[in-house]
Amino acid sequence: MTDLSEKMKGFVFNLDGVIVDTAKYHYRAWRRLADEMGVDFPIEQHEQLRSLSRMESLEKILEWGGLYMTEAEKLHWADVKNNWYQGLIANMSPEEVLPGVLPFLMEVRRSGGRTALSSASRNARAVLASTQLEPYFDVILDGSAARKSKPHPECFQLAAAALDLPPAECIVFDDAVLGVQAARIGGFHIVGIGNPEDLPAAELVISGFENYRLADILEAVEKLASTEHIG
Ligand code: GL1
Repeated sequence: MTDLSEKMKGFVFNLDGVIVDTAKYHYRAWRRLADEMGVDFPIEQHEQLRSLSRMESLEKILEWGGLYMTEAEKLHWADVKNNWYQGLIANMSPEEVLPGVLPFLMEVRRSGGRTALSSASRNARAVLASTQLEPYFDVILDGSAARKSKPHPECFQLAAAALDLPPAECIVFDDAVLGVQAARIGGFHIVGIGNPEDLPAAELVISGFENYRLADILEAVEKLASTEHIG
């Protein structure tokens, strides 16, 4: 069993693109909406929506298309997108959990670490339920928890408070630029999921959990933390 260091006790995970590949379903649903509105929305541009709430994402697409909508119309279309998205995730199963995630979560908990799920998605609990991941998190915060969007660190601060740990004793795992920024601003340790060139502000970037044991991550993060001040 890995001994958790004195310093790192909390593990805060983003959901879409970190735990499950739901980011692709969000993109599909937003793309369908953009197509209906005649707005060009190539997949590269989806990076800019990652971490944003449903309404903020819609407003970005409208901005890109130079379109105006009343608040009532926005609520309607946000709902339409959500129905499409829910249709796409309706049949999710535990097989869709990304490789290595479950063993990693199990190892963290076996080692005495506390786990939190912090997502801007209001569908986070439904995704966790259909993939049977709920029991692996001590704390679950969905898009209704934080009032301020990333890069404000509120969502991670709420997670740390619920875990009863200071940010400096928590590692955040996030795949989006705004999420990495939020973790840095909040004084958390941050492991990026994706390509190092896309997430230069992360302390460590891994492509996924598949080839990593808890000890590898702790060692790398602690080594970096001892050579720099975060925050
Ligand atoms: C919202 C947005 C998504 C994505 C998630 C955060 O999800 O609609 O595009 O940015 O937040 O990962 P939801 O609509 O499920 O609340």
